[in-house]
Amino acid sequence: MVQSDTLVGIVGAVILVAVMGGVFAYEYTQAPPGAGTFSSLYPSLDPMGDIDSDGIENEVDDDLDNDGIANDMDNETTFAASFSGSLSPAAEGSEFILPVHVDQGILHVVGNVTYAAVFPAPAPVVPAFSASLRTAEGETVATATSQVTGSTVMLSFEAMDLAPDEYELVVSHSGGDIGGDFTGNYAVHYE
Ligand SMILES: [Ca+2]
Ligand SMILES: [Ca+2]
Ligand SMILES: [Ca+2]
Repeated sequence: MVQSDTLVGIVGAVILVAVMGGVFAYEYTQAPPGAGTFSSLYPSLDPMGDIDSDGIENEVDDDLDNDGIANDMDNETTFAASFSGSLSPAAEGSEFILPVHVDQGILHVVGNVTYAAVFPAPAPVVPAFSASLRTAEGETVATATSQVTGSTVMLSFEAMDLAPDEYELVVSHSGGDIGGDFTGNYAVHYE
């Protein structure tokens, strides 16, 4: 009888371990990394938002700002992008437009556009470009200021207190007859 009781005890213990193991495995596979803690880690962000516009909601995006640094190693939530474009000499009134997504929890947007003076010429001639950020409805929320360094012109802007929305970064030819190529970048910083 003693041997039989011991056997029952061992079998019972084995079953208990198997059940507990099953519960643990279930909870482990049912809980995505960071689930339930997103709002505590990022109280200002929208769990259902999509900062980097990659189609993966913030809450389940392992790299929500798409800078190549996983969330748990990333201490700055900033979506950054670069671009390039060209406006022809006859492009007065035409525009280069880049969509800019702004999610909940934004601190500010900064950006710049750089272009070089056109050579050869009796003297370097700079294209008459301007840059701005505007809403989809056409309201300008930031206008770039320009700084000339040698033959390079940099247009820089910053926009504070933006509502989460879809915006447009616009590079336009504001007059004159000189066109040219430009490069640029922008960054949307989040709390
Ligand atoms: Ca995303
Ligand atoms: Ca990241
Ligand atoms: Ca980052």
